[in-house]
Amino acid sequence: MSSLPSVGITCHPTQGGSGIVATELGLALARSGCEVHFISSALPMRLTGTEDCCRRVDFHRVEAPTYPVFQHPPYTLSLATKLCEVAQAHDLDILHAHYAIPHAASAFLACEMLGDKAPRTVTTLHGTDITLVGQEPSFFPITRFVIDRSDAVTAVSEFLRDETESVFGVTRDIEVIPNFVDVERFRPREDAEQRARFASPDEKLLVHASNYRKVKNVSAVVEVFARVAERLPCRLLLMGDGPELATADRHAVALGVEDRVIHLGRVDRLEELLPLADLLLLPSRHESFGLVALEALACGTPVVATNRGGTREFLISGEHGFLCDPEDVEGMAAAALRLLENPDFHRRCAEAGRRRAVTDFTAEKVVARYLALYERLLADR
Ligand code: GMT
Repeated sequence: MSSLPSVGITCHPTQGGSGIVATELGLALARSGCEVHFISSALPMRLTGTEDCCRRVDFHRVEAPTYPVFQHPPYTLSLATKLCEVAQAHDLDILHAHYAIPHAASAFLACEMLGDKAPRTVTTLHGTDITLVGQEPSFFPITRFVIDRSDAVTAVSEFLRDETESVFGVTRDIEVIPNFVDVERFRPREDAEQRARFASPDEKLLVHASNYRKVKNVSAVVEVFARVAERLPCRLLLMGDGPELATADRHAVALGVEDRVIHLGRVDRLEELLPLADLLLLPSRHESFGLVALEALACGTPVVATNRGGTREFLISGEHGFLCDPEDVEGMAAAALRLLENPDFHRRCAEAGRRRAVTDFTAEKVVARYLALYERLLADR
């Protein structure tokens, strides 16, 4: 291909890994010279408009008008229309849908409307679009349909590819392209002044960051923390927001640790906080990848995470932290204490985690794989 492709990216703009990956990918593509158009209902979480590459980045807001006969505005159709308009106006080569529902369906509709002039479509499966939402009876057939009809499909882990194949009976090729981290922004840093906002020097700082859905198992975060707090002076920093945050709070009160828990709500610059922590807890019921765990490793913060799903594809238990059964609160607390009570072991895990991120999961390496995929699709046209 002679010139770099122009790419339209559609994603969920709210808190959640898929929108973050979509945004980081779009920005990295723009840095490498692609023209990138984000198409979504709101500005995606990590898109600030102040990026060095913003000259090559555009954002198109999807309006979903209400009308008295609609009980719910049909966002999927508004998105399809906007994708169609943007593809035409900017001569898009690629339409990249992140999270199958509803984005891949809207991309399919947009391409049907565009006919011969349609861009090639890529769908990236992120996790709950396959493991939870896509399995709802009212979404299952359309999820399978759009997986079959996308020009290319990627999954963020082998676990997720295998789940997609077994649950949906999909036989087409699904390329595994793992998530990635900007290792320049997410890096170890000492900032005693910032850390002092949350914990004193003799206290350990544990963190959890998520969108507080049931799958995140936040009650286990608090239970593990409470067990650690019986042995060590420590604080728990909860970052992000979502429906299960209240459950976490109730647990903290029941376990008598509420005065050790700090809430930050939505955090836009995670890279400034993760390096301050001694440990990240991510005990999800399953996690197709667990992007925040990779970001923590890049910051030199060891992780105790779930052993269900794809986190094991980048985090080696015993080397970068530990992977545990999410129901085994005792096991997770023991793993956390092993790290927090052994400074040498903690340092080795922190260094190995950073090395792991820098060696295999940089934006540079992984984004090159998406670009290669786009090039293959366009060469086939
Ligand atoms: O679980 C979330 O945080 C939201 C969800 C999403 O789609 O926004 O995250 C999924 O995609 C992330 C990015 O690829 C993955 O790192 C998460 O593991 C995945 N979540 C689950 O599988 C539960």
